[in-house]
Amino acid sequence: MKVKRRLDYTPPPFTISSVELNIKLHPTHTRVESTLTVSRQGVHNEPLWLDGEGLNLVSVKVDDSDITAQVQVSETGMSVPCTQDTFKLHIVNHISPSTNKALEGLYQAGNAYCTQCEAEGFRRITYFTDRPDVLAVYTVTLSAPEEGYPFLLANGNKVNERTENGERIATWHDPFPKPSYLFAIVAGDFDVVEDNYVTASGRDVKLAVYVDKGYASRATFALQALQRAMRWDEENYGREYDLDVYMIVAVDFFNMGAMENKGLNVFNSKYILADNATATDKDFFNVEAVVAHEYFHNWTGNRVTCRDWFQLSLKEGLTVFRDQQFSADMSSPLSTRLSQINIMREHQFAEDASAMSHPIRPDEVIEMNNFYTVTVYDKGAEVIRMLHAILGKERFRQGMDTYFERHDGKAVTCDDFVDAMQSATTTDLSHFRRWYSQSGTPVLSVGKVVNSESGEVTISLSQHTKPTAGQPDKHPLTLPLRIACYTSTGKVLALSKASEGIKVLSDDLIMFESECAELTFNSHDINPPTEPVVFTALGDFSAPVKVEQSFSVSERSIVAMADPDPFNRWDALQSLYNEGVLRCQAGESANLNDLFSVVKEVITLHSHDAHLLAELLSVPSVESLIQQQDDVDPIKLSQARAEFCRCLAISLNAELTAMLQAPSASTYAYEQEQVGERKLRHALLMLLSYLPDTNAFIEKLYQVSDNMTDTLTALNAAQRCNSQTFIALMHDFEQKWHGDSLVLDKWFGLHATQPSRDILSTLTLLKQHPKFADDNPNRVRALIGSFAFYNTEGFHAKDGSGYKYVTDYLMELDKVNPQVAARIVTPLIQWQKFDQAHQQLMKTQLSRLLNEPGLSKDLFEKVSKSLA
Ligand code: 0A1
Ligand code: ZN
Repeated sequence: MKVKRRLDYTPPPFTISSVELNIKLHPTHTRVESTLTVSRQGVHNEPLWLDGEGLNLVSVKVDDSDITAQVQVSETGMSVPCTQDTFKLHIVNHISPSTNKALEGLYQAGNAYCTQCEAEGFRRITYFTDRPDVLAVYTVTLSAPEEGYPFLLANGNKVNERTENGERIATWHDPFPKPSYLFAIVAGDFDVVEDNYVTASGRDVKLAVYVDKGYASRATFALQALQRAMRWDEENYGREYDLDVYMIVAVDFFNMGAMENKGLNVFNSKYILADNATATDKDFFNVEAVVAHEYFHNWTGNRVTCRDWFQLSLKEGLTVFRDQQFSADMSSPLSTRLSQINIMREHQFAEDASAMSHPIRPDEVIEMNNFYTVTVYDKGAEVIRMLHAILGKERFRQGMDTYFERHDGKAVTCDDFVDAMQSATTTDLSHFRRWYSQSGTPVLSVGKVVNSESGEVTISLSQHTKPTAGQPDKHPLTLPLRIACYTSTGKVLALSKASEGIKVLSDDLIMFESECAELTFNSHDINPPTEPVVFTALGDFSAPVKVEQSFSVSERSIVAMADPDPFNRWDALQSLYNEGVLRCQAGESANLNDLFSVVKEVITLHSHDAHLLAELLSVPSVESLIQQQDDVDPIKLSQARAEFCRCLAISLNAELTAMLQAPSASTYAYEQEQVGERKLRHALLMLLSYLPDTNAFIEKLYQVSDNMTDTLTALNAAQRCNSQTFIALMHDFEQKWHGDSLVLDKWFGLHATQPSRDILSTLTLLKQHPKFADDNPNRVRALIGSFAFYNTEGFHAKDGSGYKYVTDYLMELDKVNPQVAARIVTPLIQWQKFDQAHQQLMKTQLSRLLNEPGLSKDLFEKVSKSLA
């Protein structure tokens, strides 16, 4: 299959400055009429190439003369002979939205029509130069039967709307030139929640959220989140909204989270619909974050867009960073940061350790949809965060202002972004740029603290990145390190010297750029032999690396109690838990008391802060523990983790039980104090549920809960109760919520992650559930995705049955929706971390997939790379 390479980029031989579309909607015969204004770029006599897939061509005219017989049409597009330098091209084609189950291009979501064009979906609507550096002004006329389609929406501002002979007809004009991937239309009947927003400069913007009929009350939170995001972007980045209307449409069939189409965002309903009865605290958090993410794209993505798809992180890494900043401002900054760090450790490190490892700016792509990854998005955001740390808040903002000034209305590259940042600082960023081209997770090794007679302590640093697919030789990267050196009583030592390879940016921030280097701190004022000194290097997880540092339990205890940085304090306990799991794995579960006494001390110190306590009491997930080891037997690891949790619960039973409270009397609200209380209850029950006498509390919590967060905490904990209790509560839950697909997805997910012996029969039964549907990505992800990603013992079953089950399913799903199939195959291609026996079983299934006739490009790329 064809590989595209970043370095092969050439500017487009033709540009298209305006597009007029006339779309007559019909389930199987939608007629698309397109008039393009095309100009040749430079001097050449190549024909015009237009991308097009799955289209039925009717006719082509150049400036009114019919050339249908002269064009050459293939499976991927058409070649148009042309001699003029500027001309109008008129194309008519047909498409069939009702049979489009891949959900790219124009498709039907329930009764509504909607589009998804990123990355390369526009070519499934009409012939076009479907690449992000061709920016055009669009005017779109839609028509559909008045009955059933009272709302006809497109990008920009509505310029005309009427009804003729039972047909509704609407025309929209978007004055901002945009790439085809930001094109969108929607047609259907909805409930609308509306409000307005007055921008900082006093312009009035109409805001509208369109949802399925009957769901209006679930859309108000999203609308308010949008208003908060608009204000935040003005206050923090000086960015105002630019059209007169901002529309969001929520649909039930969507491959991803949401899409930032200009002025007309389309959302997976999971990230819009939220009310007090059906949404968890996490759902509210996610709705706000995704609404903000798509809104922030209006500047980072839409006004300034990507030159080519290899530059995807230009808009995604930056926009994720901006939405993370926003979420931290709207909720608990520490919890927000820790959940991002967990995504890195559980999923991005896993990607980096697999054959799909790629730099945040990839070099080679077969199917672009495979590169909407945790690397491009989340590691991309960490790279922006490092720039933010290096430049500091003010200079970073200056760099952003320069970026917008230089590139508004243009399609640019990651290099252009770093150039703008460079213009705002005297710190040399040339070495930093390597983060864009080198893949893999660097390991930072921190040596022992060495005390010298002369009143100094010295620490050695080194970095190393293992070879990854296609990159055998690795180079040192620029690691901004937030450092601290202090004694057990919290006395801070001043940095006195840094060797070559280190640039000191401030008292606590250095840039480490070489393979190894040394730091020296002044210890005159302290007495090291009696006052132990510790050193930490990664405050706030200041670089996306793994740290190797041999700490004793008592040193970790000092970090957990006295480090100036909350991430470090939390992480010290995480590594103690990690050590505890390792001891259990080695059969030493009787030898954990030294660890537990540290945990006790730390939680006593923080007993007043529910958010923090909840984080401190969260034992690392199996997924993140896997990334700490090699040659992993996943079943043994999962059992060792469970054993460790059980021992921890026994040892801290009194403390944990004392903190465990039933929900307070106040009615549910998504506000931070209550969120902290529920989060703590969740963390406590995740441990206490390992003890049989917690069953009664769990059942009681399920009965009294007035909100989805506590209800799910109870159900989650009940996964470890006796199976009768779990079955009874799940049955009750289904009775209550069978009419609500989004809530039912949580139920599918709970079943799929249940550690039960006959999980595969359960999955088979659930696939026949009246609410399950292979063509609905949310249902598929809830059931099969949850199983493959999070049911360690079922998926990794010793006999390979879990792998085979998922593979059989993916073979079928690939024919319906290759994009979703390629996402769910992820855990299977990440075999590198496991022991030989598991690796073999995983590869056997991957080979079966690879031999499957007609495999999609999506699956082919991931599976073939993983077997290469
Ligand atoms: N740009 C969107 C994500 C997105 C990407 C691809 C899609 O379909 C293939 C859909 C959405 C975002 O970052 O939110
Ligand atoms: Zn995005």
